[in-house]
Amino acid sequence: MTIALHDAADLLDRAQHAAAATAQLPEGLTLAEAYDIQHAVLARRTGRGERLVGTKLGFTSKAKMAQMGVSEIIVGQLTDAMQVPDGGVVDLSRLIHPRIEPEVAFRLGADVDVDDPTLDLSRYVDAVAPALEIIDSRYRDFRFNLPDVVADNTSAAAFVIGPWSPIGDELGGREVALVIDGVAVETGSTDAILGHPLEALRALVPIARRHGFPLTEGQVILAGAATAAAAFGPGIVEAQVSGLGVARVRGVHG
Ligand code: OOG
Ligand code: MG
Repeated sequence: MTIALHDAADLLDRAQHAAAATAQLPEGLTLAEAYDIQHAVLARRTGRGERLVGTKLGFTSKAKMAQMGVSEIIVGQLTDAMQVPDGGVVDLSRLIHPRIEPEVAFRLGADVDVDDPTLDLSRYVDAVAPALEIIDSRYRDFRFNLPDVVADNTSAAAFVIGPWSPIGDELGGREVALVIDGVAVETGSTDAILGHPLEALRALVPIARRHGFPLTEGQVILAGAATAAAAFGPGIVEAQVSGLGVARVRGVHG
């Protein structure tokens, strides 16, 4: 490793805490090393009392890949401290340069054995919801390469889950809009997520297996944004997913 694992984890953990951007990690980290750093960052958070409540995918849509210049699916983890209630408030002064994006969230109804070679993760999902993710890269100018963003827990900062619906209905081809103060700033379709949001679940399994992500009952899985992200400033932001409803958050300067 070109940087000691605990030094990289400290750097990223401190940047998040201080809401101060840091430099990218040294070149040459492998993907496996980057996931090890991510797990070390999460261990610092859980060591301070946070609880793991979910998993998130990144770069499952072409819009996101094109916006960020990274074209491989990545996985990060969500903690209870990152969750904002639907309709709740985010204090922007605790973040570096936050962006917001519309997502589809799944909920796991049972513990999953990720090593089961016949695993069909969609069978474990008991509910689906519209969601918002707030991302806040800890790197200066939101610039990173694949190992950087993986080590930085895939830019995860906060998330909001709208009303849950039972899984079962067709989830493909639904309109998605990111609406800021009443204006649709990004629009797309759930089909932008790997052709169908359930494909995100299929993509998650080998990554969870290879890089050690537990998938347990009650966990939330964010499928990855269907559109590009927008800057998150003061105001009211909604993710509207046709047939699923709305997730809403307000940004304020605390
Ligand atoms: C990385 C996170 C990507 C998504 O939904 O594609 C992501 C980033 O864009 O900073 O969460
Ligand atoms: Mg996202």
